[in-house]
Amino acid sequence: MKITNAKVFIGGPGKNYVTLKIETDQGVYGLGDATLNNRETLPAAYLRDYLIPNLIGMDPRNSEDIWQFFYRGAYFRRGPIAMAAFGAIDMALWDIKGKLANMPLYQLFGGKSREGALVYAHATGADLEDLMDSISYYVEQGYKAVRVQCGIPGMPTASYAVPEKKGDVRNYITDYAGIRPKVEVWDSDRYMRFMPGALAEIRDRFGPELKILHDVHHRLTPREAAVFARAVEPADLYWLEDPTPADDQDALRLLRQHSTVPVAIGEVFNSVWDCNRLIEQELIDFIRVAVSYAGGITHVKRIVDLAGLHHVRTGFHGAPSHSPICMAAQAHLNAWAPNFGIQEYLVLGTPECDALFPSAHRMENGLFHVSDAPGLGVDFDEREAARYSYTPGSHPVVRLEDGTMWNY
Ligand code: GCO
Ligand code: MG
Repeated sequence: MKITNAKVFIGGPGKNYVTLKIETDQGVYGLGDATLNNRETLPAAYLRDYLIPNLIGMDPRNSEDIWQFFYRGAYFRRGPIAMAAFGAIDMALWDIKGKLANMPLYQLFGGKSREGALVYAHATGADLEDLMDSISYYVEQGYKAVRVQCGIPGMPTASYAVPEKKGDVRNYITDYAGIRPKVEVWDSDRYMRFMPGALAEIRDRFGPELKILHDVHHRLTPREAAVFARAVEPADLYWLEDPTPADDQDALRLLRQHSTVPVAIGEVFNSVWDCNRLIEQELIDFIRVAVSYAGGITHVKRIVDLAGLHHVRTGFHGAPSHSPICMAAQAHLNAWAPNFGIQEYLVLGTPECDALFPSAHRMENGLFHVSDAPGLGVDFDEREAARYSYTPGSHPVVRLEDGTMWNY
């Protein structure tokens, strides 16, 4: 069996999804997602210029050897661009394998460990009242877990994942059109004074059952993160995400020494070598990698297994940065993983997205039910894809009030 052709598409409804389609001499094809949010053309170029010319003629069933060929063969290891490109190839090869076996991928991993995987939605508000309404909306939809982000009184600009205008909670922005990023102005002191009380009020309002998550989005120093983690304990969070940038990983020990709040980190990681210290030293409770950014199913499964040895559960990244192809790969891992925790989920539901990526995966009452179709269980409509093209976008950048650059 041989790979005969592979194509890359960029575009989608409101997003520059990078979709890889690998075709074979037996008519079976596989799909992969190489979207690297706001840097989409780079993994696409890596695929087109270097990887696809090597893929042609390979046996698609040898997904492990193909992964090793590209990873070791690149010489320059890791990195988000390369790992996103390898990840797309790997997903597509697993998709082909599942179709050949006539089985959904979770069966090839070891079968289902659960019916329906817990997901969390994003609630947000320009202020606390606005946020309470947004949480109520998701609770009424049946969600059992909600991430909460809130506008901070006196903050010079709206910050991460918070709407600029009250009532605009389904339109909050994390990315901007155009190459030049918008600037957000941040003040950690105001945030640290306000947010712990707001989280405690949310817990009071919604009672003990709701799983409440909060994303600090890398904004605090390690010492501030330790103080903040201790201060949010009364809210009994399901997790506190990215309290401090995980570049200096030993610094997370300070937070651990001062708080038992569950910590979730890893959405910017792209290999097991970014995760292993945090996992082995049990400095985190949830690992946030995405199948697309971290080298595909083959590599992420290794991370999941390592995490399982250290009581670390999965909480795969699921921002709209990933196409339904990556989300399907994660859904199969979520159905199988003995150490599954929760899945961030925001993609399904728009008619345009469903038309571009038809699938029988479904969300019901805050649980994600993986489809039993062979392979990934998601398709890609090339005619629909022709409606979309690439539009450059960027993440905001963050400065402190005196102009100092800070972490988005
Ligand atoms: C999350 C993330 C995202 C990121 C975005 C960057 O927890 O969902 O923090 O919102 O900001 O994916 O590309
Ligand atoms: Mg995050």
